[in-house]
Amino acid sequence: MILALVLLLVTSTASALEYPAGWGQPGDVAVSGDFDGDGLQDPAVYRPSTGQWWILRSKDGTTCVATWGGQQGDVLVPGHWLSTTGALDLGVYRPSTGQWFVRASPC
Ligand SMILES: [Ca+2]
Repeated sequence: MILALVLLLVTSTASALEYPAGWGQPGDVAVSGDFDGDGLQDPAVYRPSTGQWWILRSKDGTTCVATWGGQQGDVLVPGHWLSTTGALDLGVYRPSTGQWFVRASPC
């Protein structure tokens, strides 16, 4: 799967979004969600080869990178595990051991 997202452009009326090519690389897994807690989805990818989450924050267009997970077979389960701010936390389920791992949103 090739995911191509790079830059979030919001019109002055916030009525349209555009995601030009360039965000993510082959092998990345899309994990979109509101990781910065501003109420808008953030384009995000998980890179299994490094265990890195690459999140493009909708609130300011900057990139947030966190290393979390990374074992083959891990299932991504971002959610409101720890934070009460509205930002999604990172989560990984490891089927081989039945373990859940969560981390507060790094963004
Ligand atoms: Ca957001």
